[in-house]
Amino acid sequence: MTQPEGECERRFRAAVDVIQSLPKNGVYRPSYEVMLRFYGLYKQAVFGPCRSSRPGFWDPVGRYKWDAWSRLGEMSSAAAMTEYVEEMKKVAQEVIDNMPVDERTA
Ligand code: ST9
Repeated sequence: MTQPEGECERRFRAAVDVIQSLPKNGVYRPSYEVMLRFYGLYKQAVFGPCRSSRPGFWDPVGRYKWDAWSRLGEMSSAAAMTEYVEEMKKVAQEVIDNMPVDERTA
């Protein structure tokens, strides 16, 4: 579904704010894969395609981050924003689905 550009950016900013305001530790623990996915989409949406060179052997975290970003290639900023929001909805739904029933009704 296509949406007006302003609307896409507004939703993205809201999703970014939510993720930045989550506590570091909580009931939900995102996997490295999930974190890297969000990271890559965020960088692509805000800074565009990755143009820096790949970090060296001594910076394995930097390499994972670089890989997650650069694998998005020339994806447009608007597409990255939309995907970021969709990914957040998906993860939020998974969290709800896996929440113990007593927490859901408390
Ligand atoms: C819990 C409560 O258990 C219930 C859970 C509800 C679940 C709702 C579901 C929503 C989806 C959640 C998905 C989580 C995915 C985590 C993504 C992490 C990336 N997005 O300024 P720096 C870049 S809660 C992506 O040093 P901050 C930034 O450009 C328990 N990337 O760090 C920089 O890049 P570079 C679970 C972003 O400001 C790098 O990250 N809690 C975003 O100290 C570091 O930035 C969590 O999962 C962004 N929005 O932290 C906490 N913003 O290195 C999730 C910045 O290249 N949040 N970047 O310069 C966090 O981990 C942090 O707020 C942070 C920013 C990493 C996003």
